[in-house]
Amino acid sequence: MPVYRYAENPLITPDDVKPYHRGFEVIGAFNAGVAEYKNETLLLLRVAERPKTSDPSVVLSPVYHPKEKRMEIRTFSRRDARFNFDDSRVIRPADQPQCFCGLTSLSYLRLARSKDGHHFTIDDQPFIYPFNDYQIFGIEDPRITRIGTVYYIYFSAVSPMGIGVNMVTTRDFKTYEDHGLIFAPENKDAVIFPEKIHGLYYALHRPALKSVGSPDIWLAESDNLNDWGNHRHLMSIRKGEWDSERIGAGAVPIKTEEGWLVIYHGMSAGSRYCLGAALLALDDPSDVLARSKAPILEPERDYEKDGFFGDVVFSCGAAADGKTLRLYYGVSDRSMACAELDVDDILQELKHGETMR
Ligand code: MAN
Repeated sequence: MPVYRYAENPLITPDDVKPYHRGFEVIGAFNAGVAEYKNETLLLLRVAERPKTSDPSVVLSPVYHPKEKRMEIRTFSRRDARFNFDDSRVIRPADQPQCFCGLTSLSYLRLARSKDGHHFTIDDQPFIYPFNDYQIFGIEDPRITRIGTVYYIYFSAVSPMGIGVNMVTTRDFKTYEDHGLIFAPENKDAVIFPEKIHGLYYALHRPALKSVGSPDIWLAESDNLNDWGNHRHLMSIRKGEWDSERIGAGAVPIKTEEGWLVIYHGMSAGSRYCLGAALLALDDPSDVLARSKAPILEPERDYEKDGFFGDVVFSCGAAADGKTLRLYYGVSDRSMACAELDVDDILQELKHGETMR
């Protein structure tokens, strides 16, 4: 399937972003939510900053306390056998390889604006910065759904209490109103459909299960966008495939004549992240019509393979211009890139795929 990666890729790198915190460096500008607003494409970037240090024997973990408006920097010694530092993103307890007790950077959300979708100007200040105790390790991976004149922005809120999904609304990308956690921990990768279906709103989400079950995509419904219920299991990981270890929805579902087109990420062994597609019935999103057998985009270019956490393509948003999909995606937890794909090509590919729940 033809995939046209922009010649300017990566479009935004950490070097393009001025640190917001004194004494910190920007190590990531990636996994952006996407919105069209006043004839511009907005990317709501996840910006990750970490405290600078010249001491290679320590790992620093920034923690922001919103009530006191105070940044705390926790110091871990690499020689401390109670911890494992193999994953560049987090500090793990040595005896609990699935858990983490700190992050190596603090993420917040900052806007980048473009008239042509290729060249972006980045705001000097954050748009959304951690504002409550569910966010003291940072806020990550925003998605944006526009319904009428309201933009619903929801993102991972990370704290020692877990990772949940917080929602805010804005009409002007200057101020926002908080609606709190719409999915309790541990949950990530929520995307809200852009319109009601038979009188109800729908969302995809990804609970992280601990005792039994796998990191799969679920469907929820709501009549007010705040309270979500009637949770149903939608799509499973597929052993032996590119989406064998975990899956999560990426961009807001795109309405096509054939159904709701869902772009989702799948992780395979070795933490390799690819993007694939699924098709849900227009009048009943619990009906999975098709799912791509092969990824539609996988890490191939240097900027997709090498970075802060390599071999990752991860989308939080796309813009559809007629049949052309501008798929914005984070690369290697470092930068932003974009690829154009033809919606009909993806639908064609899905017809050759298989349906598997
Ligand atoms: C998780 C999230 C993403 C990140 C990937 C790869 O799914 O934290 O933000 O891009 O891991 O690190």
